[in-house]
Amino acid sequence: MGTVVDSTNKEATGSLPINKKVKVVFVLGGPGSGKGTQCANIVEHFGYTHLSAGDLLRAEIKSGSENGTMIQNMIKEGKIVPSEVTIALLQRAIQENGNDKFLIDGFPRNEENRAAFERVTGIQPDFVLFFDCPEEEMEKRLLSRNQGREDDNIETIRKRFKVYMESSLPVIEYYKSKEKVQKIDAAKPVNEVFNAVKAVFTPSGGK
Ligand code: UP5
Ligand code: MG
Repeated sequence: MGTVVDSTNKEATGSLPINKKVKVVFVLGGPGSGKGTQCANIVEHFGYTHLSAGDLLRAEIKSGSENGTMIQNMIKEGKIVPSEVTIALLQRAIQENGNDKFLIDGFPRNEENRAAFERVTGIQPDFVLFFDCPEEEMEKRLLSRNQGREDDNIETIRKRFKVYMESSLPVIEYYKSKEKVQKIDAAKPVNEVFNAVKAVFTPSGGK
C-alpha cells in the first residue's frame, strides 16, 4: 500500500516536501535490460507515471543547470550521481505530478541512494520490479540502440556494468531479503517480457 508522507525535511536542497499519499514501484535491472521499454507499456496499461532517474538527469544537463556539467561527466564515466541531486529531481517530479502511482526507473542505484531516498521522502516502495538479463544480451541491445546516448559506447558500457554489479545488485539483494522483489526474465522478446510484467500488476497475479 502507499505511504503517507508529510515530510518537512529539506535535505534534498531546493526540493519541495512530498505531502501526498503515493504508491511507488522501483524498476531496477542492468543497463539495457529493458526498464524504459517496459515502463512505457506499464504506463499505457496500468495508469502509472514513469519517472526515469536517468532521463531526469539528462534533462537537467540539457536545461543548462549548474549541476549539468558534473552530471554529464558522471554519466560519461558510468558513475552514480550524488544522491541529493537525483532525489531532488525525483521529489520535484512526484510533487508536481497529479498522479499518485509512480514507476521510478533506474533508481536507487546504490545503498546510499536507497537509504537517502527513504530518509528524505519517507517513501518505501510497494515492490521492486527487477529485470534480470545476461550481460551479453544487454551489451548487444545498448550497442544497437542508436539514440545518441553519450554512454552507449563500449568503454562506458563496461563501466556501467561494473557499477551495476558492485553497487546496484546489492540494492536488489536488500529488497529480496524484505521479500519485495518481483523478478522478470528480461532476455525474452519485448511482448513476452510484458506478459510477465502484466501478471505482476494485475491484482490477482501479484502485488
Ligand atoms: N530492448 C528493450 N527490451 C528488449 C527486449 N526484450 N528484446 C530486445 N530488445 C529490447 O532498452 C535498451 C534497448 O534494448 C532499446 O533499444 C530497446 O528497444 C531494446 P531500454 O528499455 O532503453 O533499457 P533500459 O534498461 O532502460 O536501459 P538504459 O540504458 O536506460 O539503462 P541504464 O540503467 O544504463 O540507464 P539510465 O538512464 O537509468 O542511467 C544512465 C546513467 O545515469 C547511469 O549510468 C548513471 O551514470 C546515471 N544515473 C545516476 O547517476 N543515478 C540514477 O539514479 C540514475 C542514473
Ligand atoms: Mg532507461
